[in-house]
Amino acid sequence: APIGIFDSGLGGLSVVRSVHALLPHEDILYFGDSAHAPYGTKAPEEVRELSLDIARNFVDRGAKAIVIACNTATSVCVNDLRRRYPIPVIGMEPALKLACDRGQGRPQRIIVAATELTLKEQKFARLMDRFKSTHTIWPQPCPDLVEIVESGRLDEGDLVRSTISRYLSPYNLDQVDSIVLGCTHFVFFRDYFRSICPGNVAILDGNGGTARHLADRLTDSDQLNGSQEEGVIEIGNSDPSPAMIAYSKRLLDRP
Ligand code: DGN
Repeated sequence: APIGIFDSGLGGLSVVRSVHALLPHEDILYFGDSAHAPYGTKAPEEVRELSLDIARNFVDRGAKAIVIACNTATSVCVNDLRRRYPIPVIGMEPALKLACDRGQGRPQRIIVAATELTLKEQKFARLMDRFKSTHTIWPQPCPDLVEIVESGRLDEGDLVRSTISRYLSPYNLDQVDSIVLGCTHFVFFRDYFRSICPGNVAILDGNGGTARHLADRLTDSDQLNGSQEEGVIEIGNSDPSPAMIAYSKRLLDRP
C-alpha cells in the first residue's frame, strides 16, 4: 500500500524527497493542491475542507499512512484527520525544538519563517509557550517565497535573494542562532538562506524529523514495504496541466 503525502502545492515535494531518501522502497502518492495555493493566507475552515477532501481520496486509494507535508494544513486539521482515520497521520511542525536543543541549555535566538496562518494558529502558540520563557523567538511570515515556488521562479537568484533579504532585514543576523524553515516550500531555498546568513546562523527544517517519525510509525505497526525494489512516486495535482506535473518532477529531482 502507498503512503499519501499532500501539500497546498509544491512545497511538500521537499518532504517527499526526505521520505524517499529514508524509505526508498515505499510507494508514494503525492498530491499538490496548486489550484488552491496558497493555503497560508486562507481561512482555517477552508484549509480544513480542502485537506479533508485530499485525505479522503488517499484513503479511498488504499493509503496506509498520510503525511500532511504542509505546516499550515497540519496546524488546522491534523487532529481532525487523526480522529477520522485509523491509519498513521503524520504532520509537520516548525523545528523549534531542534533549534532550542542546539543551545544545549544556553538561551537561543531563533527566527521562525512560516506562513501567516501557521504563525496565527493555536498549535504554534502552544509550541511558543513551551520555549519562550528561555529563548527569544521571532515569528516571521514570508508569503512571497511560497509564490516564487508556485510560479516556477525558484531559480531566479536575484529575486529569491532580495525576497529573503527583505524578510530578514529587521534582524541583526550576527545575533541570531538559527532560522527555522517552518513551511515546506521554504526548504527549496535552504542554500539561499545559507549563503545570505553569516556562518553562526543554523538553517533548520522539520523534513528529516517528519520522515523519521513516519518510519517509526510504520515500523511499529509492521507496515514497511518488504520489497527490495525502488518505490514508485506518483505525482498528482489539482492543476493537472502537463507543465505542472513536469515542474513537480523537476523539483523532486533537484539536488
Ligand atoms: N507549504 C505550506 C506550509 O508548509 O505551510 C504552505 C504554503 C502555503 O500554502 N502558503
